[in-house]
Amino acid sequence: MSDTPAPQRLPLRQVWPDDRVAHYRAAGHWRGETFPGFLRDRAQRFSGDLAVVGGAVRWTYAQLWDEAERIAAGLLAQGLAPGDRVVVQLGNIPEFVAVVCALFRAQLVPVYALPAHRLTEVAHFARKAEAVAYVCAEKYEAFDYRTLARELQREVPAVRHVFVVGDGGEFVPVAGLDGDRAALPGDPDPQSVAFLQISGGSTGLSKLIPRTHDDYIYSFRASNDLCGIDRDSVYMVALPAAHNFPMSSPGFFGALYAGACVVLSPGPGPDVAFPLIARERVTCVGLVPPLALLWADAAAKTAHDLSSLRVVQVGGAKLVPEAARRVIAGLGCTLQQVFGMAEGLVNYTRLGDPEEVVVRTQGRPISPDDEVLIVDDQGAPVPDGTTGHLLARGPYTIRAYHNDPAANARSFTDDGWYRTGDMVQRTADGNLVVQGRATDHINRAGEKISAEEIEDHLLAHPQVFDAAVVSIPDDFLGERSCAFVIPGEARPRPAELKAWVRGRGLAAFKVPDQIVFVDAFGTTAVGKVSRRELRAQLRARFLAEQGA
Ligand code: OOB
Repeated sequence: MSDTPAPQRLPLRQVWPDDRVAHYRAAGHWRGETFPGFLRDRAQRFSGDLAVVGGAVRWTYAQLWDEAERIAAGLLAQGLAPGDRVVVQLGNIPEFVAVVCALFRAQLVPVYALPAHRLTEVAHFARKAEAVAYVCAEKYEAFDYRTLARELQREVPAVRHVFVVGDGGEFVPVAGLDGDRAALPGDPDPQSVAFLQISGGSTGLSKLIPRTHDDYIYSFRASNDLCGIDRDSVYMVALPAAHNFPMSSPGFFGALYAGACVVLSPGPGPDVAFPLIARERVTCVGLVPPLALLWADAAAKTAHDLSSLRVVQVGGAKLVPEAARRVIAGLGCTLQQVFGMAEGLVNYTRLGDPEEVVVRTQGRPISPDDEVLIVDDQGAPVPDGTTGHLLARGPYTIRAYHNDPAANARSFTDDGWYRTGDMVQRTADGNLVVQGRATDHINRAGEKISAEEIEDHLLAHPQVFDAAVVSIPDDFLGERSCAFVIPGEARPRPAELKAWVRGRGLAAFKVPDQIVFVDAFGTTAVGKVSRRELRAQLRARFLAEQGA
């Protein structure tokens, strides 16, 4: 026994009011299921069925569970303890699924980072979550994550353990983990927090989203019904597996819950995904709009047999009606629009909806107990057909972020509504149509970039006097980022500023696509202008000049 007391750490909680808890249970939404509970059950019932396909791996349900238990016991043997938080940064490889299942099995708490994230983001997640460990791959998409691991440990020494898929170098390889399986804990409380997901982040750095077993399992179990996922389905993960869309809408967890087969595509492009679709007879896949258009075009020319595809889901960013028609025509299968958020609420068009609904709307909520409120700037509900701010509450929408009182005060009302930041309309038949964002972020092909976060990094440059980052409509990406910069005495080159942002340890998708130097942020308004107004003015002026 060591005599150093266990470190104090902020408890992970997600709490709904008692009457809601009682109702969500009575309604059969929350069934007391847990991740290890359902995974063990499937390993027994569907033991010989194919669960995960990726690279050279083809794991049955029994093999996946065995891998999860081996890694789980190994992590505890290395000194981790139930309740510890572990940052996981893995790409679309089978080990991602095995490691996450292992963490659940050992009652360790995954904190999901995207492969594109770099030191600044990963260190932020580790600090906010008070993580003690980091799991990464030796290499993914030509980046060596062991370098990042070293920097992370220097910056956040509380991250005592690093586990690596592949050649571990000085770190512990995941493949070598093992331990006493009898030492593994029992199943967790279904209302406890299972993992921390990452927010899209509209102001500053990403917030951490605590999701419980009960709430998350409900969201993908109910999604399975709406997306047509059953034991015969083959679900492809083409987007980064750590993102909420391919994870739970219905995602690979929905597929595993149903006893279906999960196929991990190492890249999102048709060149990589199409041969896999043909080989594995994939039936369902989730894409972001630019990718869906790329696939639709490529499908016309491909020699690969895509006839197994039944449902192509598109979400993460707005799919405009003309693009939706092209996707349907190009891929020749059912389109399902998905409008969701890592904080909870997910909307789907239904598989049997008339084409006009599928093409023109982003669908309606999963649950009869999802509450949706659309209000004007003063908070008064608006009639159908009028654009307003979307607020949400329900059996799988969070009530608070982890460890972030300021964000909680901003993002939640006193009576528990989550302010999504999205501007939407509701149609007479109850579907939502996304009109844009109320807050300043750039939705770059589904990847969310906070204007404020990038402005902060630009302002740190010695030759930047001021900077404002805005979204500009883009034919391919939907939106691209443009930074308006007032230079200091010497004007830096745009390439230099881009390299500067990248050098700050940020994901590459956050580097401004375009940099425009201006002498001043001229404004017609009198007195102090808010950053939001300023960004809106710069954007409007830029678009007017482009149009001229
Ligand atoms: C998904 O999750 P996040 O957390 O990366 O981003 C959420 C935000 C939404 O608030 C909205 O602004 C935007 O992404 N969004 C869409 C959209 N789907 C998401 N905007 C317009 N049309 C859509 N179809 O992006 C996400 C999570 C689960 C399922 C699907 C997407």
